Amino acid sequence: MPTQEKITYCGICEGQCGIVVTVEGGKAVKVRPDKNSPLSKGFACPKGIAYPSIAADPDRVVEPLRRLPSGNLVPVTWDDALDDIADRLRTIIDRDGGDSVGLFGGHALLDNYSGFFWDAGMCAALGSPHNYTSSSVDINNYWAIGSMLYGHPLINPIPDIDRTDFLLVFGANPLISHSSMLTAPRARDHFTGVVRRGGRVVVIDPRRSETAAAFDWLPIRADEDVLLMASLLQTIFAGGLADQDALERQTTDGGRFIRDMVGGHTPESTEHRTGIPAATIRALAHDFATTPRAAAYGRCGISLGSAGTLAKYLMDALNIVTGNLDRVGGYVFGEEFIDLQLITHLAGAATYDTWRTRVDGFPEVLGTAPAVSMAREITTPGKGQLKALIVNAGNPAMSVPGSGELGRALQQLELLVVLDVQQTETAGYADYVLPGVLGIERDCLPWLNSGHTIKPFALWADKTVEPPPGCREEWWVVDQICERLGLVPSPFPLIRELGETGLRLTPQQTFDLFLRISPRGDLFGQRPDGWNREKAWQNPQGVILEDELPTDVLREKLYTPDKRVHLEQPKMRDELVRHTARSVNGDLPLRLVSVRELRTCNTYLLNVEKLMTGDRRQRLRINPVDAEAAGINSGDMVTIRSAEGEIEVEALVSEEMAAGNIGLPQGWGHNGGWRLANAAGGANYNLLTTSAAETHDQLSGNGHVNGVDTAVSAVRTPGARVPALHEGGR
Ligand SMILES: Nc1nc2c(c(=O)[nH]1)N[C@H]1C(S)=C(S)[C@@H](COP(=O)(O)OP(=O)(O)OC[C@H]3O[C@@H](n4cnc5c(=O)[nH]c(N)nc54)[C@H](O)[C@@H]3O)O[C@H]1N2
Ligand SMILES: Nc1nc2c(c(=O)[nH]1)N[C@H]1C(S)=C(S)[C@@H](COP(=O)(O)OP(=O)(O)OC[C@H]3O[C@@H](n4cnc5c(=O)[nH]c(N)nc54)[C@H](O)[C@@H]3O)O[C@H]1N2
Ligand code: SF4
Ligand SMILES: [Mo]
Repeated sequence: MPTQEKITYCGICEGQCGIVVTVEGGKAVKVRPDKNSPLSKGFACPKGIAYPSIAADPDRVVEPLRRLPSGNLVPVTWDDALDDIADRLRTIIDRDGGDSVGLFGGHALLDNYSGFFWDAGMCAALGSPHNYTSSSVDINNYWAIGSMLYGHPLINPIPDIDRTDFLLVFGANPLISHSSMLTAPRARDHFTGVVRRGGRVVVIDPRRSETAAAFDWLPIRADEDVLLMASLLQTIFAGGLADQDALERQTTDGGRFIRDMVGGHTPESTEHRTGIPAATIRALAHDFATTPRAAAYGRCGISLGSAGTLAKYLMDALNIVTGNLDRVGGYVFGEEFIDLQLITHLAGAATYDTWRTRVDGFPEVLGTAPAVSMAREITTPGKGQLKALIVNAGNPAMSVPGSGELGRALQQLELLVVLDVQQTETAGYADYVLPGVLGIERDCLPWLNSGHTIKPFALWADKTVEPPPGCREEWWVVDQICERLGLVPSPFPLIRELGETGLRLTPQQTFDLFLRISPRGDLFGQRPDGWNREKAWQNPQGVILEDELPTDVLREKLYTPDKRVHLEQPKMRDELVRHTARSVNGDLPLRLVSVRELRTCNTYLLNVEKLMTGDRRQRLRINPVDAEAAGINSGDMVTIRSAEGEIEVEALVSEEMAAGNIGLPQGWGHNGGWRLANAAGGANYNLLTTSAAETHDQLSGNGHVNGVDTAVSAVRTPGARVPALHEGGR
C-alpha cells in the first residue's frame, strides 16, 4: 500500500485544528498540523499530533470483551456480544419498561455526530428519560439560558473576539483548553489579538492560569462570580451606564427585572465574598460599560460552579445591558453550517424543562438528564429505575461528581455496556467493553461547535484511516442493538417513522439531508452553489463562508415568539437569593478548583507514552499563606478533605493560587485497565465532589465541581509519596 497524506481535523477538543495524517500500510503513522487549514493555519497541539500513538496504544481495546463470573474479561465475537446484550435488554424492557434503560454519552462524542445522535435516538425510541451526557458536568446551563433568553437551547452568542476592544473573561483558560463554546482555532492568536490592537483582556480566576498570566489577572474567591457579576450590573445601572436604548429595543422589559434584581448588590456588599475590593469592581464596571466594543465570555470556571445557570444569565446580562449584544465587537450570534437550531426546533427537540427527572426533579435540558442524578436513578426503586446503561465515549466513574457513590451504584446495574477505546475506570464495572473507533477513523462533523465558530465555516471530513479490524463505529453498535430490539434510533420523530416503514437512514444520509435543507444547502440541486455531504468531503480543510459573523440580526436569530430577549426570569432572583445565603464553611475554608493540563483531555490520554514524558505528576496548588497555616511544603503529601471524602496528593506551594483557593488537576488516580495511566498515580478529584442534588446548579442540574469547600492538612504517615510515573508501568 502506498504512503498517503490525508486531510482532516482534530476533534479531541474544540480547537478544531486542521491536520494532515500520513497513512502507511493502512495505519496512521504521523500527524502534522495543516498549514493550509483556513482557520487553524498550521497549528495543532501535542494531543492532536499524538493521534498515531493514541491509535496504536498497546492497551487499546480492539475486540469486544465480555466479563466472566470470575471478573475476568474475555474476547467474544461481535455477534455474540450484540445478541446477548440485546437479549438481556429485552428481558429488562419486557419486565420494567423502556424507561429502565439509559445511555451516557461522553466528551469524546464532540466530533462524533453519529454517535451522539444515535445515543439520543435510542433513548427516544425507548421512551426513556435516562439520556445522560457529559454536557451535564459542563455546559447544560448554557443551553438552559439559550432557551430562557433567546428561545432556543442551542443559541449561545460568542464574543466578537477579532473586533472587540475589551474582553472580560470569567473562568476560562483558552491558552490551555484552546477555547470552549467559542470555536476559535489558534485561540491564543485571537485572545492576544485584542491586546495587540490596543484593547484589554481581564481574566477573573482564582488561579493565575496560563491565560490569566498572559493578560490582566483579577483573582476571585471561587464560586462567587455571580456576586461579582451582580455588583458589576448594579454599578452599571446605578451609574447610568446601561444602554437603555438597546434594552428597550432588544428585550421584553427594557431591563427592569434585572435592574431590580441586582439592586441591593452593591460592590461593598459583595467584596467580602468575592475578595475583590469595591473600588476595583466599580472601576471594572465603568471600563467595561464605557468601552464601545466590549464582550464578556466565560466557561468552566462559572458553568461548573454551584449556580452556573445564574452565572451564565448574569454574564449574558452584562453584554446585553451594556448594548453589546448583536453589535460589532460585542457579543454576537454564530451561524451553523448544518442548521441544527432549525431542525431540532421543527422536530420538537429544542426543549428545556418540559419534564423533570424522577429522583431529583431537575429540568431536562435538550431532552437529557443530569449525570449527577445517575447514581440515585440506579439505586432508587420504583417505576423508571435505571437498570441497564450503555456508556459511549465517556468515563463517568471518574468525571461525574460523587465518583464514589456512582461507582457503587454502577455495580448494581443489571447490565453495563461500555463503548470505549480503553479499559477505563467505568469499563472496570462493565459486563461488556466494546471497542469504538477514534476521530481519524470515522467521518467527523463539528455539529456542536459549528454554531459558535468565530466565522461561518463549512466543515465535514471523511475518515483518513480504517480502524483496527475488531473496532466498530459507535453509531453502528447502537444501531445494531436497536435493530435487534426492533427500535429505530432517532431523536427526530419523522426519521423514526420512516425507519419503521423499513427505510433506516445512516448517519451520513441523515446529516446529508439536514445539510441539503439548511440555508447553505443545495436543496437537492435547486441551489447549485449549495452544499451537500459530497461537496463537504471534497473540502476536508473546511471553507470560510463569510469573513465575519453578522450583526444587527437579532430578529432573525431569536426563536422567542416576540423576537426579543427575555431577561425577565423570576427563577434567577430565587437562585441569587439561594447563592447569597451560601455561607463560608469555617471547617472547610478552602475552595477547590480544577486544573486542566495541556497534555490530557479530561480523564484520558494519561496512557499515551508520548504525552507522558517529562515530570508529569498530579500536584495540588496551594498559596504560601494557606500552606504555612497548614504546615505544608512543596513535595509533601497532603490530605484534601471535603464533606464527601478525602484524598491524598502531593502539594505544590505556589502563588498561582489566590489565597483561600486550591487547585488540583482532575482525571488522575486511575485504576482501570490502562497500565501507564494507573502508574501515573495521583487521586481522583471527584471523590471529593458529591452527587447530592442540592449542591448542584438547580436550574440545569449541571454538576458543581469548581469552588468546592475543602480543608488541607499534612499527611500524618511520614514517607508517603506518589509513585513515580514509570514505577509498575508497562
Ligand atoms: N472535577 C472535575 N470534573 C470534571 C471536569 C472538571 O473540570 N473537574 N470537567 C467536566 C467536563 S468539562 C467534561 S466534558 C467531562 C468529561 O467527562 P467524560 O466524557 O466522562 O470524560 P472523558 O475523560 O472525556 O471521557 C472520554 C472517554 O472517551 C474515550 N474515547 C476517546 N476517544 C474516543 C472515541 O473516539 N470513541 C470512543 N468510543 N471513546 C473514545 C476515552 O478513552 C475516555 O474514556 O468531565 C467533567 N468532569
Ligand atoms: N488541554 C486540554 N484542553 C481541553 C480539555 C482538557 O482536559 N485538556 N478539556 C476540554 C473540555 S471538555 C472543556 S469543557 C474545555 C474547558 O475550557 P476552559 O473552561 O477554558 O478550561 P478550564 O481549564 O476548565 O478553565 C476554567 C478556568 O476557570 C478557573 N476557575 C475555576 N473556578 C472558578 C471560579 O469559581 N470562578 C472563576 N472566575 N474562575 C474559576 C480555573 O482556574 C480555570 O482557569 O477545555 C477543553 N480543552
Ligand atoms: S488544540 Fe484541540 S483540536 Fe487542536 S490538536 Fe490539540 S486537541 Fe486537537
Ligand atoms: Mo467539557
